[in-house]
Amino acid sequence: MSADFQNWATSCQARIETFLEARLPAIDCVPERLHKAMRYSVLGGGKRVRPLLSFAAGELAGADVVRVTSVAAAVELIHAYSLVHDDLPCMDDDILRRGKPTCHVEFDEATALLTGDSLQTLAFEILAEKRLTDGPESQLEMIAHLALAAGSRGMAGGQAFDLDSVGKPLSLPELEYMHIHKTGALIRAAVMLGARCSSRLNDEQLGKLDHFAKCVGLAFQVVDDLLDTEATTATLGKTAGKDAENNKPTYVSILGISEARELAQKLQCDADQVLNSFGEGALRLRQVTDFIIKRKF
Ligand code: GRG
Repeated sequence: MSADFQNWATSCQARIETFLEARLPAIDCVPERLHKAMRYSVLGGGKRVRPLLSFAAGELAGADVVRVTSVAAAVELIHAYSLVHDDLPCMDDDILRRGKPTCHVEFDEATALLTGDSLQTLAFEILAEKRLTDGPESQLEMIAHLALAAGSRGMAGGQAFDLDSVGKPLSLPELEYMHIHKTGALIRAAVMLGARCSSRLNDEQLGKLDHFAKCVGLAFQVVDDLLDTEATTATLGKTAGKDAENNKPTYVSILGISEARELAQKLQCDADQVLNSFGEGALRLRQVTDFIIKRKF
């Protein structure tokens, strides 16, 4: 990773942290326990990959960074909500997340449920409260895009498919379908909302960006499956080896390690190629993709 990218990523991560810190209700604001759990689940952890994608797409589109910060925060809040709910006993039943006890372990199940709910609604509050696009209609489209990406035809639907597939043999296209929804939809939203903070890109360019984001979303998941097999709990900050333990179909269980690694590389090449027509403007998007592929946690 180049020093230039490292500096850029650190400044984006600091920007998003400051925004979320200010925007999440304070712990002395009633109901204190819920607000404490919300802050616990969002602040001081996570790679902030989705915000990095929003900032990189925003840069490509020449968008105002203040607008992009709001959309990046909204996407990250949806992501944080999904992790809190995913860790609940009724779903993945995990005790460790970002190197800390999961929300329901640190607080309790009811608080974790409400934390996820409240993070989700805060995301939409942020998207709706200020002008984030050049026209009101494109902002409505933005809000609808995130709702679709997070809901039953996106992330929540992918999670339902995932829960239903435990112990079942899935084909590669079925696995792809699941991840395009469960992980990919939010990653696509991160890219597209960042770009749509400006109206500079035309429909053809937005289509290319969406294709890029689809490749990155799948690549993210392939790498996640590899890390679950190859990395340790200490490095990941979450329980390693859960997929095999839970008999979950993954890219590694279907393709094996070396073919899964090849697939991640192929998806990175595809993603890079889609960006060709954007030239140097797409540098940050290429760098974030590389960070996603090479990450160790
Ligand atoms: C509960 C509605 C609902 C959906 C949950 C995305 C998801 C669906 C669950 C997350 C479980 C999981 C581990 C999925 C694999 C991919 C993924 C989202 C990993 C975690 O994302 P990172 O690596 O996490 O970006 P950090 O902690 O860095 O933010």
